[in-house]
This record gives sequence, C-alpha cells and structure tokens, in this order.
Amino acid sequence: PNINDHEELDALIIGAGFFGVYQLHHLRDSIGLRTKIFEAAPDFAGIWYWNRYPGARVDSDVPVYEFSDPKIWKGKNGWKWKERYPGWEELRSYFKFVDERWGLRRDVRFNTRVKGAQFDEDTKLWRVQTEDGMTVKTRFLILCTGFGSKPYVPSYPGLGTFEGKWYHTARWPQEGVRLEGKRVAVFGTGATGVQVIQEIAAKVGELTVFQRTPNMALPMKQCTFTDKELDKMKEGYYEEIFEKRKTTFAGFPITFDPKEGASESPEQQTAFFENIWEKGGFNFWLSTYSDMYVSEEVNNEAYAFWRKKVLQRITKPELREKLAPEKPPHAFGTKRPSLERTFYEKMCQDNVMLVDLKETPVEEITPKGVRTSGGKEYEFDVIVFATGFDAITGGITNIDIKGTHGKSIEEVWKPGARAYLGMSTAHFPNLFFLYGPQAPTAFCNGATCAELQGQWMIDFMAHAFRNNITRIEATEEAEEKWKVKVNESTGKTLFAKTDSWYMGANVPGKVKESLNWTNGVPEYVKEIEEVASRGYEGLFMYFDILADTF
Ligand code: NA7
Repeated sequence: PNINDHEELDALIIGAGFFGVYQLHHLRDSIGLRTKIFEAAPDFAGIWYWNRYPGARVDSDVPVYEFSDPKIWKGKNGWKWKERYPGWEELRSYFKFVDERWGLRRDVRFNTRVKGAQFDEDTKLWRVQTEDGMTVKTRFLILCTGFGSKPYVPSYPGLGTFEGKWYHTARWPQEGVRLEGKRVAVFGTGATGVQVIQEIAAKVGELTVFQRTPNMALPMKQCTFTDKELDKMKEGYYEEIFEKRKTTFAGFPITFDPKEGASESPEQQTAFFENIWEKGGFNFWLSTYSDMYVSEEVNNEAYAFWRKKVLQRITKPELREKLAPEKPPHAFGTKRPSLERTFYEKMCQDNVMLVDLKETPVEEITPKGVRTSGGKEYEFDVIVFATGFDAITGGITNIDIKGTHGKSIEEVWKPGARAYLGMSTAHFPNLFFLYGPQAPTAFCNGATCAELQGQWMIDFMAHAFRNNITRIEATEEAEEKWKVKVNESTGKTLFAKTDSWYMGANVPGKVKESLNWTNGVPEYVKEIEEVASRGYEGLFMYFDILADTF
C-alpha cells in the first residue's frame, strides 16, 4: 500500500481478521480517517489464515459468523456459503470477497509484523516499528490481534532433538503436511485437537492421542447448502439473526432458557436436555438452563446426560472412562466444547491409541518420539501440538509496546491484565485493543463482536477527531474498578473454578483471572455505550484536549 516512513496516520490497525477489516472499512470510509492495517500474514483472514490444519473449521453456524453489511451478503450476487459450519478454506475465500466489496487491500501492508511502539508525549503520536525495519507515526494505535495469535507449545525438554517433524496447529505449513501412512502424535484434545484427530485418523498409519483432559464435545450436525436454499435463508431470516446476535448472551442467535434447572424435576430435566441436544451445535452449551453455570447440581445433571449420549458411541470399553469419565474433570461447558462429527468413532479405530497424560506425563521428547513417565518411549514421524494459545492477552503482550512510564504492556500485565472497558489500559494513551481481556471475547463470536465492540470504537474515533482529542487513556481507578467488576461476576460462576484459557490458566506462569466479561454481550454493550453517552469523560476516562492540533 501507499505508505512510507514519513507518513503520519490517524489510525494504525494491527491485524486483518474480522476486527481489523471492519475497523479499516469504517474508519476510512465512514469517517474519512487516514487508516492502514499492518498484518503479519501475507493475506487477510486473521485466525483463518494461520489455522489451516486438517479439519479446521468454525464452530458458529451460518449466518452467525459473518458481517451483517447487506453489500456483502444480500441478493443473487451476495456471498454464498456452502457449509453450515464453514471450513478454513471457505472462510479465507469469504475474506477475499469482503475485500472486493469493501476495497480493503490498498490500505493493508501484509507480511508486516509489528515489533514495538512508543508514545511520544510531545507530538502525542505513537511511533511504531515493524520487523522489516519500517517506522510509522500514528495518532491512534488499534490492536486487532485476536484472541489466538500467539500459539502455545509446551516446553517439553528435548523437543529440539526430535528427528521427525513437529507442528503447532496454528502454524501449519502452507503446502500442507503429508500424513498418509505416518506415525503421528497429537497433543491436546481441545476444539482444535478434536478436529485434527477426527480428520486425520483415517489417513495416518498410527495415531497416538496424548490427552490431559477429555473434551466434552457436542455433535456438530454439519450440512451443506445449495444456492437456492441459501437464497431462501437470506430472504427468510438473515436480517433477523443479525439483529438477534445483539440481544443474546454470547452473540449467537441462541441463548439461555429463562427456566432454572434447579426448579425442574428429573423427568423435566431429561426432556429439556433431550430437546436441546437434538438441536445440535452449541444448543446444549448455550440454550440451556439459566442456572447451568452457577449451579453445580444442574451442571452435573447436564454432564451425566452428555456422558450417557457419548458412551453409546464409544465401542472400546477401555476408552469409556478416558473419554467420558463418570466424575467430570471440570464443570460442563466451562471449557469450550468442541463441535465434533466422528470424533468418538475415530477414537475407537484400531490405528488410534490414547495416552492419558494424567497417568503418565511426558518426561521428554526424544530423537525418535516421546518418553512418558515409567520410561515408555513412543516413536513418531510427526508430532502435532494442538495445545492452544497464550489466549486473549498473548497477541497484545507479544508486541513491545512501551507506555508513558517506559514499561511494556507485558511487564505491566504480568501480575494480571488491566483493561478498562476491555479496550484501554492506563499509561498507554491512544492505544485501544479489541477482542482483548475483560471484554466478552471468549463469549462473543468474532464477527458479532467485530461489529458491536467495533462500532463503539468507530463512534469513539469519530468523536475524538470531531473534538480534537489528542490524548486519551483509562485512569488507574477506572481500570481497577472494571477489573474487580469482571472478576467478581465471573467469580460467582463455575467458569472461575476451571483451569481454562478463559481464565488464563492454560499457560504456565500466567495469572489465573477472568480474562472475559461473563455478564453477556448485551450488558457489555450497555456499559460501554453508557460511558460513551457520558462523553467518555470524567469518572472513567482521562482527556487532554489540545485544540487546534488537527
Ligand atoms: P485449547 O482449548 O486451549 O486446548 C488445548 C488442549 O491442549 C487442551 O486439551 C489442553 O489440555 C491441552 N494441553 C495444553 N497444554 C498441554 C500440555 N502441556 N501437555 C498436554 N496437553 C496440553 O486450544 P484449542 O486450540 O483447542 O482451542 C482454542 C479455541 O479455539 C477454542 O476454544 C475455540 O474457541 C477455538 P487441558 O484441557 O489444559 O488439560
């Protein structure tokens, strides 16, 4: 794109996924700001650029996970999905289509990883450096680095000595990996691990699954659409669903039933669970009883129901307690359930073996494979790490951004994230992050939140430029209050008891805290809009208005 070292931008966005492209489109085209995106990958799609491992697909069904702009989807020439839960290739094509409709590419510098940034108090501008040696100045820096841009690989000793190939799923090679007939290990049975396993089990020679915690996976109920069917959906209820996304807990068209499980008889509960189970997808997770994630009893009943369903598919007796133990390893749904299709059948194939890491933890990676406790060595050609991410904060702390006190965000957030409204942190003026900590990030599907939280940002930027605001940051008091609020409300739920990436507890050394707003999307939007309606001022935010600067 047309950008050089001397250019001074109004806004620099980092990341060209759902959030980044929405920001670019509106800041540039609706408000008229000089805006660019820097993107580390060679193309659009954010998480869907990087996650191209076998079986990678989204867990939100059409049309939840897309932009609501009719310019993109409406009419015969609008975007047409082929599958109810699209895979990564289709999602990448979708971004190409969005680019054509919104004309984004000319303002995106790809293959550009941002290394660091410092705020200059004199000019009130950020100086931003890229790994390839470029420096730009920008009034506002908007991080759209996503919840999962920093992969996490366990630090097993000996990994460097492994003579085969190893990959993290989110860094899968462009050209793919030949797995046919190979001896393959998969670490991790989160959403990613389940997808990889069910996809490759039939291709590989032998598959060894290293499981630490079983996934409470739910049936996806995938299906394909004809163009005609999709046209009918568009006419019938697309717009309604886009509206509904704004009103539900997690930005999906489905949401909790007002009924409490605790007030129902066992027979009523079974009938209720059966009904939401039949609907498939996330219904069993999100259209469940309103007290599902606060009442251990109700949650245990849901788990027992889930277990009964899943056991019917586990034909190898020795796997029953491994994949669906009688005692739940954590409350149901407090880790994101994977949506699976053939996972349990594939786990029972003869070429698939499960190693329980709770019984036999890894001692080291050897040149030939993996040695677990007790001295047993497994030999592999390929090791796949589906071990997740330094989620939510990792994409932000990964960049050496220095605040006005000279400290980096990484340093400041070491004892815990600080993120007023989930978007701003004290001593880092004019820096905003979207889909970051203490926002509904894990509980708001990406496309929905790119528009909801994204719109707040766009409105704020319009306000800031209209009013010559050159410097703005959260106060320490405001961010402290927000943090307490987020952690207190999550503390009342069962989510707080589980060591998940929602709680920052999946990466050793990271503080366990609520990285997510768990009061639901509508409450979040209400809070941030209230702050906006008070002029973004006083109580919560700090302004330093220098008129005539613009
Ligand atoms: P997740 O959900 O963080 O899952 C990571 C998996 O890797 C999970 O099963 C972990 O077990 C396992 N893990 C993590 N560290 C280790 C070590 N050291 N040894 C063995 N196993 C380990 O990441 P995903 O990529 O699957 O999904 C992330 C999100 O992407 C998902 O929620 C969707 O929103 C899309 P654990 O459960 O911690 O015992």
